[in-house]
Amino acid sequence: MLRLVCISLVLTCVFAEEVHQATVKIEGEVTGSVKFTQQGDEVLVQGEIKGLKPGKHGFHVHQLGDLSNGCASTGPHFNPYKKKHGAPTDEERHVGDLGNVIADENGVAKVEITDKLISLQGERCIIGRAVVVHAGEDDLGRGGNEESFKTGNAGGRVGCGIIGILTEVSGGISTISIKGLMGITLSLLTIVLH
Ligand SMILES: [Cu+2]
Ligand SMILES: [Zn+2]
Repeated sequence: MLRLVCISLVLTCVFAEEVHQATVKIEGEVTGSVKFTQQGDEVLVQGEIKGLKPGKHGFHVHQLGDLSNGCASTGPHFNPYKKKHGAPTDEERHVGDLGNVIADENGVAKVEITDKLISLQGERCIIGRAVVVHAGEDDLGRGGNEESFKTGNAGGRVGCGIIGILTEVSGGISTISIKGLMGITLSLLTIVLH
């Protein structure tokens, strides 16, 4: 039985390594949905956010997937390497620093970002954490004050959501499904053999 538990755990890890897509539904004063797609070392971030004031809005992955107190309980920017806040293109940045999204005159922001630091796997994995959209512009660490190196002075949190695994991968059967099936088959075999 213990062996079965161990094998299942190993398989769960293998399963988790194969996540190719994740999704988040953003709720609050603003609403939207964003999809994350792992492409090699990069993650493609695509989606749309509505109900914003026209202009730039800070867009980050925050540390915690905790919405028990709304967006306020999602903690600070996801920062596993204890760096300072910065622009997505900076060497010195939080893993969660995705910069700004820009809302048009109708308050709609189309999100189209490719990022090398966030990941759907490993120690930079953003699954289970939160996306937060801010009331104001992220100064990307160039604000000239202490807060700029922490939050980018992006202001209040107007929308947020928890990033979850999206199993559906476009273009046919995903690797997740194949690995999942293999996992189930192996688990069944182990049960039969004991
Ligand atoms: Cu933020
Ligand atoms: Zn940051």
